[in-house]
Amino acid sequence: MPKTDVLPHGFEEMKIYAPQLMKRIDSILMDKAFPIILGGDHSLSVPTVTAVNDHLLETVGKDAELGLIWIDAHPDLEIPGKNCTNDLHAMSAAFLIDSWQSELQKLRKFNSRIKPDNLVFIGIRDTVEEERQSIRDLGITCYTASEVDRLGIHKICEDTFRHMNENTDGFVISFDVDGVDTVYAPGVDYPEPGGLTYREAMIIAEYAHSSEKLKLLELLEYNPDNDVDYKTSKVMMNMFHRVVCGAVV
Ligand SMILES: [Mn+2]
Repeated sequence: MPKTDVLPHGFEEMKIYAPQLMKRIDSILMDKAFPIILGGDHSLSVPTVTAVNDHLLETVGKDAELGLIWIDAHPDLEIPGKNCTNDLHAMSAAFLIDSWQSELQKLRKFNSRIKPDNLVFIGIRDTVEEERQSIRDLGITCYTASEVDRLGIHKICEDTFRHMNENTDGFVISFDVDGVDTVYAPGVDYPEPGGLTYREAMIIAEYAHSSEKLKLLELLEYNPDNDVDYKTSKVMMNMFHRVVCGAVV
């Protein structure tokens, strides 16, 4: 990715809340507990995932590998200064896999990034050309909504969670609720039809429940102003419940 000094919208705000959030996540992980983040725009992932990464580097060692399962209609791989919105929440995944952004380094204990091999996208159905190029160039595993139809969510989860459990020292699930179809989850800012079904979201949660290496779950991009009959909040609550408690029987 090209180097740039253009800071995205939302970066200064993120710098204000990030240190406290990262400290809190670290202390929860130190207690061997499980942090769950409810939000809020996807910029949150920059400090949350960085905090888990720092925690692994500190406790496992400098070669620790962090995995990231990113469930979303959008890959959030936009690049500041390029043909894009220049909003941090549209480029948070890009921040986490690349180390070009010197401003981000100032927030980190360690100069590290997530390897593209350890990032998996699920549910993607709206991209810009620069994002498609990054996915191709970096060889990121990307299960689009169409791939979910073709392969089935069980096969995708088996492969994804096996990769995370076998090849990483811990992983994060970053779940943008717009990954789910707007029929089930209308309470978002960037609705995109053709998403995951309610059942597919719950199946992902069941696999997550069985993964000992899952370090943090975040359920993001909820906008209650756009919700209808609490549908979206129920999807999020049920995801939360299923990740913590597992399958129904
Ligand atoms: Mn999204």
